[in-house]
Amino acid sequence: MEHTGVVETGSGTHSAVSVEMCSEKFPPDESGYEAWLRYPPVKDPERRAALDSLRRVSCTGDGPCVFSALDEWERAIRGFTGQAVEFLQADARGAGVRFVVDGSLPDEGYRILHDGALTVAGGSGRGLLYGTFAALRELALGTEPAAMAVASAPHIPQRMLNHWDNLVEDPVMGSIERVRGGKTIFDWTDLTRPNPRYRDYARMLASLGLNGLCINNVNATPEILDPAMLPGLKALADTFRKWGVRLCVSIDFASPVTLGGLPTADPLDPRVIAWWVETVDDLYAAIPDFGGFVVKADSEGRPGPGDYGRSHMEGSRCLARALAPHGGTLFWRAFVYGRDLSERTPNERAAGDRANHASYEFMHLDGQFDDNVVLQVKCSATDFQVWEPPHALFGKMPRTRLALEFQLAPEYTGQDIHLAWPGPYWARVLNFGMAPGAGGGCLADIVAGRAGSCLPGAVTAVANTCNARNWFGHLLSGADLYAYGRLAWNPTLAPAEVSREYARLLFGAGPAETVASLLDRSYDAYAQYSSPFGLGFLCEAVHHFDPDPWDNRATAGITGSGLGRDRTAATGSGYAGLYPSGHAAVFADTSTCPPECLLYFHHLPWTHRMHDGRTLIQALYDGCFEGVEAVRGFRETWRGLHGCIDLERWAHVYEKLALQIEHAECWRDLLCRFFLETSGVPDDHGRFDLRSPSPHARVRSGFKQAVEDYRARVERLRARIGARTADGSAIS
Ligand code: GCW
Repeated sequence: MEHTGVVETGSGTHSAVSVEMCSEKFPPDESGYEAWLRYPPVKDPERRAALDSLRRVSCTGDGPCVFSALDEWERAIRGFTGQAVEFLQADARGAGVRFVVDGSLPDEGYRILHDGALTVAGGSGRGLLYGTFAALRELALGTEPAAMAVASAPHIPQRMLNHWDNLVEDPVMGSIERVRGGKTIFDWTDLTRPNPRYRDYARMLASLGLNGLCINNVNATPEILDPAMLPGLKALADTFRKWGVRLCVSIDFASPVTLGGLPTADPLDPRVIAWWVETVDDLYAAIPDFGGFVVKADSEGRPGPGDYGRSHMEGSRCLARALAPHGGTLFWRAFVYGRDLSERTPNERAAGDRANHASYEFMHLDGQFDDNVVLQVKCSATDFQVWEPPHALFGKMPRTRLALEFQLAPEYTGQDIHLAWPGPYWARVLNFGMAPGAGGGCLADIVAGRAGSCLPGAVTAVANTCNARNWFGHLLSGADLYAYGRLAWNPTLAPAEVSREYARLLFGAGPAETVASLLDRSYDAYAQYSSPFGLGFLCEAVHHFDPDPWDNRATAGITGSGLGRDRTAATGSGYAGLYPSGHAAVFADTSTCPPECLLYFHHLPWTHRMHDGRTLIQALYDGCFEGVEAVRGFRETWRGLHGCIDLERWAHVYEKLALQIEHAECWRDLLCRFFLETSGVPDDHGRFDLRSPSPHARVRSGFKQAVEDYRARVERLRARIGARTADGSAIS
């Protein structure tokens, strides 16, 4: 039987692979639904025998997480061996594996040890659950049961995930803001309707040690707090609780008006305070372990305390005090910009730079927030750009609980088309030394409350989850969630180790190294053709997917004489000066500033000499071409995996990579044309000029149409790939 994976492009069919479907040759098809929890049959007889010994199970302890741990063990052992698990009495002899809750261990920590039998011990039900997943991961990675000896506990206490799912599909942003690979997994018309996806999602989160989930968009609609939603929220909380995950929701600050019918949402008004208390009490009556609220206020047109002349602290206090008696947390987002800050900033240049805004809005409030408020700060100051340096605010609020917010939703990283695995970037951010005062400490330590006097906060990420069969739209975007969870648990893990783990769990030992090396290089390749040297914001303004450098001259600081933003203290906006002195000096000097954020901190002439002697403009041109070549290489590498990976998942990724090449070319051609047009400096290698437009590089007047055509084509292909993943039928 012949299967042809054909990728359609604007100029016809440009890459077709003919694949022989042959059951001997190909592993059985997989949809990706199991993600890294596949538990495939073990064929090697010796390993099989070792695993067979893990079928006899005893357990001390009970509670929902313990039962889930046993459930998962049963599922996995059945997958590995094809045999059922036998549950013995707690004190029975002959158990191959003993599950134990041991209060002497850290609450969420675990210890796994083999001393004739395997012991998986957890400090609590949750700890045992995490230990169980860790043991299963080791087994799936090929560790011998007898060689297992590991103890671990999470570095950061609260490890969250934030969905930006809309209760009602938004005409522009869709079902999930910034996720285009599919729609929300939540059935908002009736959350009580049972759906195995909820349980399987909870399993995925628990397998990574994530313990909190906020299910709706921070651009929240008041309906989330409508009493009619309570049974559904309760049902979800019940499902997720079994896997150690506490439920949170994002709320609309104006809810007392929009939902409660009050004339005001002023946080100091007694009626408003009473409304929040009552609403929160009702929520906790239904869900006693409810996690809390996430709030985006006074940001991008959202209502907030500023509407009533109140500060962020005053706004947060009203909500925090309603949550506090129940043990709830208020995650107050610091993503604010756009207000006139000239009174607070040292000069006009500082006020005019969005990178400064959150810092000047919040620094002076340090130490004033209630104990259950966690200030949720994006990992970077302007907005999740590809290689943006870590947010300076993390070093400025030692007396405030802080949460570090990453973005898994690939808003600025190619959405469900491009492979751009951010593991290396996130690891750099987490390990960036920034704690104020003696002793130092990195960002991960600051939010963990392990640096100096810093208080324990959280780490969170905007989710990339959707209802595609493979959960993410692009199968390999699963590596983003995987990396986030693993690094949130242990920020010192090497990203290359994480990618290898993921690749092996997904595809087995054979292709793992190849897949991992591709993941490792993908983020830098994407940056080269879309966000060179930290330039950022070169995309169109609505979906942030296609290139539109023309619209972003001001944001990216692009002029006829040069490009980039001067953020130094001496001559620019001063953002670089908000970092602790060591970093400030490194960033301020073009000779020491890391190349990936050179244009984030400096406005440089097009002909600036780079370390390697090239001019900046030539390095930009070369980078765009190299980035595209790298993606071509990825596809060739993937082609080489043909036959080693089941056809379904292999073809899916192959098709995505083909699409990525085309879109990367689009980025390259448009950026190079734009740079040439603006700088007037030609490419040393004469690869393009203004007279010979490539199929993608149109002059400005034709640009919008070129992007429209391109997008229409991408949408058609997205739909086809999506449909194929959903129903398993082949593309012909
Ligand atoms: O990056 C911007 C996004 C918005 C998002 C906002 C935020 C949810 O473009 O879509 O809104 O950030 O983080 O609040």
